[in-house]
Amino acid sequence: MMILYDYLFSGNGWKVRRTLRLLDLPHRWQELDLLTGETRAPWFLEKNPVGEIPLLELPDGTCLAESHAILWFLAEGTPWLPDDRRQRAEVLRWMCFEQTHVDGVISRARFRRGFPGVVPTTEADFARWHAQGERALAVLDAHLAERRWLAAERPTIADVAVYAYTHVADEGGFNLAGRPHLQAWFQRVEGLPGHLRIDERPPQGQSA
Ligand SMILES: N[C@@H](CCC(=O)N[C@@H](CS)C(=O)NCC(=O)O)C(=O)O
Repeated sequence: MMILYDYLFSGNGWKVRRTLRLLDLPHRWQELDLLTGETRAPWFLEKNPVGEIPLLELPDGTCLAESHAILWFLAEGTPWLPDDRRQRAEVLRWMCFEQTHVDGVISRARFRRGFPGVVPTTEADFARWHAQGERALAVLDAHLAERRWLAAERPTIADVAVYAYTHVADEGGFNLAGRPHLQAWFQRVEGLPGHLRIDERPPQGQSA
């Protein structure tokens, strides 16, 4: 059985939690405590030298890191990752967009606000993240004014990947109220089968 190493607060972890559930894939969910440095423990660094969750351990004992690599691996051959070359490139485009403009920007502001004092943060850091993050949210809002899903005519793993941190951007001090198309898309993503809130632990030993 697969094992997902995760941390509940993490949007990157949620992407994988959500995809496992979407695809109804049996797995064990193992939470590590980031705040006490469990991701830096030698046993975990042996599995992922980067020392980050999410990490998916496969039944053969090998491990796959990076949320988007994991989503790609899990969704291959399913409708959540189209076969069409052009559409696959669009899926990848929005997943790359997320890693550049959302994760590390919106996620960072959210973490520092949620856990003040854990990592020293200046007002200049927040100002930079807010400027970058608001631009990213505006791009998404404009893109979604024209279409229902980010990358194709139907939902894909790009929607899961980008939803993860954008739907909780307000927790990082970002303005979601003025983004009606983004908000409507949040609701569409939440309407997909088996929605799982970001603060909801998956049932243990679940198959979905
Ligand atoms: N690009 C990676 C980022 C993963 C990441 O930032 N993981 C954070 C939690 S969201 C982590 O494990 N940090 C542990 C640490 O830095 O000690 C992905 O998409 O999976």
